[in-house]
Amino acid sequence: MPIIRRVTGLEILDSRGRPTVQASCELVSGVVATVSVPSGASTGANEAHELRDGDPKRYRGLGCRQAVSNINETINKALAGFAFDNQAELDASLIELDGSSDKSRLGANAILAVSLAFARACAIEQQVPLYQYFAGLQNRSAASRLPRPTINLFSGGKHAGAQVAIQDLLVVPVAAQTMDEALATVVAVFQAAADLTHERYGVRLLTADEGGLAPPFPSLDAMFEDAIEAIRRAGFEPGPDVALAVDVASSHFYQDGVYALSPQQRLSPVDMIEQLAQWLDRYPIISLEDGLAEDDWAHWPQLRARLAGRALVLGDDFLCTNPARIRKAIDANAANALLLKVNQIGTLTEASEACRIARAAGWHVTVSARSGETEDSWLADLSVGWSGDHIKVGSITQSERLAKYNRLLAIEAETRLPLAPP
Ligand code: 2PG
Ligand code: MG
Repeated sequence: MPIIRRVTGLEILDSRGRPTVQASCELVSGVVATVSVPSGASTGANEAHELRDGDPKRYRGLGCRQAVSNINETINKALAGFAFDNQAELDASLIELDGSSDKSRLGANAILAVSLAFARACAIEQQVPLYQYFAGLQNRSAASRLPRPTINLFSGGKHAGAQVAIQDLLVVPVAAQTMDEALATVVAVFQAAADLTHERYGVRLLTADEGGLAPPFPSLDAMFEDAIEAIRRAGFEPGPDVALAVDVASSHFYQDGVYALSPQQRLSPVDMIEQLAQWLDRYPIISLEDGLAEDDWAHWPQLRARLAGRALVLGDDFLCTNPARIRKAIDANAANALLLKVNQIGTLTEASEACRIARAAGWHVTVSARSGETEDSWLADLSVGWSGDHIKVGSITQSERLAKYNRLLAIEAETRLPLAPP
């Protein structure tokens, strides 16, 4: 049974140059493990609370010194010297110690960092790969497949200064048989898209928060058409070889019953659903994330009824990896896929529960990184251990993204596991 000797925190910088939290967990056995946690920009209103210092003179208020001090003081005092049978016990202690409904007292960033550092320490102590430890949290004896990557090609919305409303247009290498082939396919499409945007918009390789290309598209249709053309130029057939996924992230352009897709296009929820269905008619889209806003509960069931069977109706801000919201959405028939982001809920055990509930309802699970990431690769192991259908990590540029893809390549080489079906 692992006994914690000490936990410590450190404020580090994420891929946007904003502070985030790193934690180390030292066990009495001498094992030490360190992890860092990511941070979103297009955050859902119902996410667990990320604790920030709020001092405008330091990192524009985004400092994490308080969260780090909560690890070094309160959390360390409560955990040091204690044995924890398993992850669920450790996470329950953290939740109880925090005592708030949204982890705002100690900070979800502090709590998750400790939850994950304990997980990595346990994996080292048990001498199992991290993906194997994660599989154990879901009562799986072994990992059985690798998630299929869905990779950011074009960015807009909050990740690219909102030059277009849609946040991510992703490519999905549906014909690829291996992770290696999937990544080679996407790199070819990305390079073709980079050439195309240079020719068409005169912009050199300037990328958005997650490494996607972000030229000044004249319209959303131009964004889709350019993606299709890039797939063709790279020598693939749009649809059977490489399909599309979209994160509409529509909470961020929705207000008072209106979806402001562009200054000319201000749509009612019903018209928005029609617009999404038209995109599905025109383009080979297999997954549609946050097609409606996070609190538009009245229309999500209609969205699902209209699109299910054609594309995944995937909830990100809508579900916030929150077991209660997922149960409510299952009862309302409001979606059929979960975007799983561990830091939206704040502990591994709760995120694992979210994943279990979604699967039990027959939903698809896409494991996702955040737009503010670090060079830590634990998410790759989690996506394998929890048998994610898809993984969404951002583009194939920038090392905070590549750390995850490279870890997936290493897991593939080690296990020879197959890729999940599209
Ligand atoms: C999303 C994520 C990742 P953020 O909306 O799905 O693309 O963005 O981390 O900014 O919430
Ligand atoms: Mg999203």
